[in-house]
Order: sequence, then C-alpha cells, then structure tokens
Amino acid sequence: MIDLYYWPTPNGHKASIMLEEVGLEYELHAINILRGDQFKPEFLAVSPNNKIPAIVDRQGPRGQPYPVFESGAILMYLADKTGRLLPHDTAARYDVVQWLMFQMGSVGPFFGQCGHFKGYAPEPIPYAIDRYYRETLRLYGVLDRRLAAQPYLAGADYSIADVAVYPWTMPVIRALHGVDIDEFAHVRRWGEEIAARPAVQRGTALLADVMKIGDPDEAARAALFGQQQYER
Ligand SMILES: N[C@@H](CCC(=O)N[C@@H](CS)C(=O)NCC(=O)O)C(=O)O
Repeated sequence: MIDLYYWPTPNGHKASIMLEEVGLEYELHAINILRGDQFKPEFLAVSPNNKIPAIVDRQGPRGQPYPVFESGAILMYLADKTGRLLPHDTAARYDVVQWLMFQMGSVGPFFGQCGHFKGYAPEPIPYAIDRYYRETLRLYGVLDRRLAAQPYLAGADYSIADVAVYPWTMPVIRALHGVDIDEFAHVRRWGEEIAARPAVQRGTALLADVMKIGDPDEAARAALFGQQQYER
C-alpha cells in the first residue's frame, strides 16, 4: 500500500498517473497547498521541502515504510518497485533518465515560472513574462523535434519521462502559459495519445473539482508566495 500526498497540480499528477499506470494500491491524502497543509509537521516529515507530491511505501525496502519526495524520484522509485516504464538495459534506462531530468531541470521550473508571472504575480512584469514565455516556447520546440523523430520521449516506448512531461502540457496548463499547440504538431499528437490512456484519465481526475489555476485569493497567496511560505 502506498500513501499518496497530493494536490491536483502538474507535479501531483505525475505521481497519481504513475500509481494508476502501475496498478499499485494507494490511499490518497489531500494536501491543500492553497491553505497551508504543506507546512504541517506530519507532512514535512515525509516531504521536507513542503511540496507535493510525496509518497510513503508502507512495504518499502527491507519491509520498512519508506518515504519519497520529489516527483522524479517518486517516478523512479515506483518504476523500480514494479518493473514498469523504466527499462533495466543501461542505454534504454538512460534514454528515459535524460528526458526525465530534462523535465525536472527545465520543463517544470521554466513552465512553472511562466505560469507564475502570467497568472499569479500581483502585477505584470513584462521582462519576467517575456523571459519565461520565450523559454517555454523554446522548450516546446525541443519536445516537438524529439517527438517528430520518436513516438515517445525516450524512444519507442511510453516511459516515466512521458509521465513527467505530459501533465505540464495539459490543455488547462497550456492555456495559462498561452501556448498554441497547433504550432507544435508532434507534441499535440503525443499529448492526445497520452490523454487517451485510461490510467492518465483516472490519475488526472483525482480531486479535479478543487483544481484552480491562477488568480489566488489572499490565503493562497500567503501560503504559496507570502508570509506562510517564508516565515521559517
Ligand atoms: N521539484 C518538485 C516540485 C514540486 C512542487 O513545486 N510542488 C508544488 C505544487 S505543483 C507545491 O507543492 N507547492 C507548495 C509550496 O511551494 O508550498 C517536484 O518535482 O516534486
């Protein structure tokens, strides 16, 4: 049994999609990051950087409960635990790991800042919007060129690299970023295929009714970018 600490955001969806893909039994714990649940001591014990997603594998290595934070590490852990979506062969494995790291180091942070300055900053800062929007479009170009040559990011097979990138390209997130998917035909083809997977539909439906993009209220602003976030 896996405990999943989650809120319906792109990073949260990576873990929920993966759990649905591999078919492990899990218990959902909603961490309302708009209301400060991420700062509760019981959550920080699992996720010291106060961010979702996180998991605890009740039957971890040596039969002991094992906590994992950072979505990329969660994907690798669940892939290794189940033998799914991350091959053992060295070259095939590192084809996946490279694109997973590309997501963790570039797509997540830059798309995240693009969304922040377009949808969350209290006033428009043209330099920041331009910087992160242009970088987002550049990264879409990298994805598009890769997916023109290969069905999936790591090659012929669906992998945890696709699980990591897909939630950041979902229509609701693209709309926040202002990306016209018709300019990236290969990303569109790939995204439509992934969106059709039943596990992806189940994983992105979790708590979907509370998902709110942009325009945070005062309490959410304090939790995410204000006093509550920085008081320690
Ligand atoms: N590098 C982390 C990023 C996770 C992250 O940014 N999570 C956001 C939601 S998408 C969060 O929990 N924010 C709450 C906070 O910053 O207090 C990962 O990939 O797991």
